[in-house]
Amino acid sequence: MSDIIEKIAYCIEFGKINKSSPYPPNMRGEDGADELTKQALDQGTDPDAILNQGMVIGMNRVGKKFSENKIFVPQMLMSAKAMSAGMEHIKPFFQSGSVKRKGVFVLGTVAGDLHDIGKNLVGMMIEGAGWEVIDLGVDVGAQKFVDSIKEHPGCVIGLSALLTTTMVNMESIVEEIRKVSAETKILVGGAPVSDDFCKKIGADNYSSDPQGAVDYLNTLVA
Ligand code: B1M
Repeated sequence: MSDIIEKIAYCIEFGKINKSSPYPPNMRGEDGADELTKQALDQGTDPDAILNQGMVIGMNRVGKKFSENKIFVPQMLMSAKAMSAGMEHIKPFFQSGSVKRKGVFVLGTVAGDLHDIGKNLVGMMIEGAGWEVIDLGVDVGAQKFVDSIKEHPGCVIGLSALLTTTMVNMESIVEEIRKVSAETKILVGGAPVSDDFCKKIGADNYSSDPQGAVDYLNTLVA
């Protein structure tokens, strides 16, 4: 891993957002995820490597430390902010300038769940693959998804969940969607979700990562 990519991973791990952020105190005045991501891109570093070998690795370390009670929610939040700051710079690389869209993809993190980093990545990649993405945000209940199907007939729905306690809400959302539109395609994903769970709740496809989501959507318009 290159030096700058490791530094980005470190900034995500320790929640160093940008140069002016006072947290963590031992990194005061140093560049954060914001500046380093921009520098890495300016140096020609592959955005995919910045994301997957830097940011995601940093975030995995955060998750591990949280599981081991070595850090707590405020630290996890700072890491999320650092990751979002870096992601702003890589976003344009995953978005296409193509005007003609393949279809509409309506995406949201399910009710009760506030995790949005993975969802945002999925949205970014799908947009980059030529779809119009409507992001309903986090903590989204069934009604909002149902309303958007009425507003965008033929759209594909994407549900994200990061908590074992909220992935169950996917089931009720799928049920409500099926009541108004049996034919709407529903894609599910997120760390605790699995292919078996997808089948059990009657969704159409499970993807463990953004590329799988793009591949699935492309099969719908092939
Ligand atoms: Co939370 N959190 N969190 N958290 N958090 C996890 C998920 C956890 C695994 C940490 C741990 O214990 N090790 C754990 C869940 C345990 C469980 O349920 N099994 C956990 C917990 C417990 C909690 C709280 C309950 C903590 C508390 O308050 N006591 C709380 C819940 C709040 C709520 O949602 N109601 C909470 C809060 C938070 C923060 C707000 C502080 C922050 C989120 C900030 C934000 O998102 N804006 C946060 C974070 C940062 C994490 C970890 C560390 C990182 C999540 C992340 O962004 N990963 C996470 C541990 C971990 O994952 N290592 C953890 C990076 C991201 C790129 O990956 O989101 O998995 P991911 O997305 C991937 C794939 O899953 C997939 O593609 C993405 C890109 O590869 N994918 C899809 C995702 N959605 C998809 C949809 C698709 C297809 C693929 O199709 C539609």
